[in-house]
Amino acid sequence: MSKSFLEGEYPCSSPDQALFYVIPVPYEGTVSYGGGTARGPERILAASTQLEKFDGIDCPGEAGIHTARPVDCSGTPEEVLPRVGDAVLSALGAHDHDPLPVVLGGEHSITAPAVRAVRDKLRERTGLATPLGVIQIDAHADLRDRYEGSPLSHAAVMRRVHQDLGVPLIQIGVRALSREEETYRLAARDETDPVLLWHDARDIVPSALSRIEIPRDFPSRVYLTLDVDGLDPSICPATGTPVPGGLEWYQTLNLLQHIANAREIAAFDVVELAPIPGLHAPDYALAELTYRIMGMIARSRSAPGSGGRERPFRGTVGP
Ligand SMILES: [Mn+2]
Repeated sequence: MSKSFLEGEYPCSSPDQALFYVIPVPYEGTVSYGGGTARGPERILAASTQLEKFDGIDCPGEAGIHTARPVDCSGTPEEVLPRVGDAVLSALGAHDHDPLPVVLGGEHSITAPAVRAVRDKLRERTGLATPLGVIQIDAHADLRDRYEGSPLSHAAVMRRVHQDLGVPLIQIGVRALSREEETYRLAARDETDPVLLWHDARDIVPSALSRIEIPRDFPSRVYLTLDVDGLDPSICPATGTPVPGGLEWYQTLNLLQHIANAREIAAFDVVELAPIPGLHAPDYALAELTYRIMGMIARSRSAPGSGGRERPFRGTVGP
């Protein structure tokens, strides 16, 4: 079994030399419909060995990829989720060149502790109260206060991020929403802090939009969370709660490039892959998407004019 991302092309870098710090989180605690997310990280890592190291532009792996040991996901959600935050903090804390966390899930609940860890680290380094926004690609809003009784459900994770952590949020590709979530969104729209914005699938998919408006005052650094059910099930049927009408492949790539151009991606996750035995196309699609995002980030860091973006946490402040 492959233990590190793109093993074979690139030996696992030491964390001191890697731009990307991959954290596998084989967590499956509260999934509500189809199961299997515990095997998501290993399948993405296995599929990554089939990637071309040249992504069509250059070789993002040359920036260095370190793959950490998987987070221990045994125990209750209350026990597991803090370990995710600790793993992200250890990625950010122990290395003076600030590796960029890439969290591979696992169910979506793991995003909240990961966002908290990145936010706290950025607060410490920038002194800003709100140093980070979240951009979420997802079929579901995940804004329920609790689901099946649990506030730690994957269906409540963005409520934790927006309401509990107070982090500004942009949702992209949502097409399955409860009345409660609609009400929460509309109430949040009337508040300015923290901002909550959305570009639902019905608005962007039929018109093939690959750019969204990010308000000028949205934080300059973002945590990108990619719930794979945001993609159309033709690309990724391997997820617990697939919903038709999702983002297309090239639309997704263009959208991600647009985000990478507009903001500094400080960390990202790819969550909710629930592998289907015998069907490896989705595993490969997500390994490729992960590598494409790495490429966009690596290039934005080295682009002329990116200035302080060379290093994720020491850039200039402002949009
Ligand atoms: Mn989700």
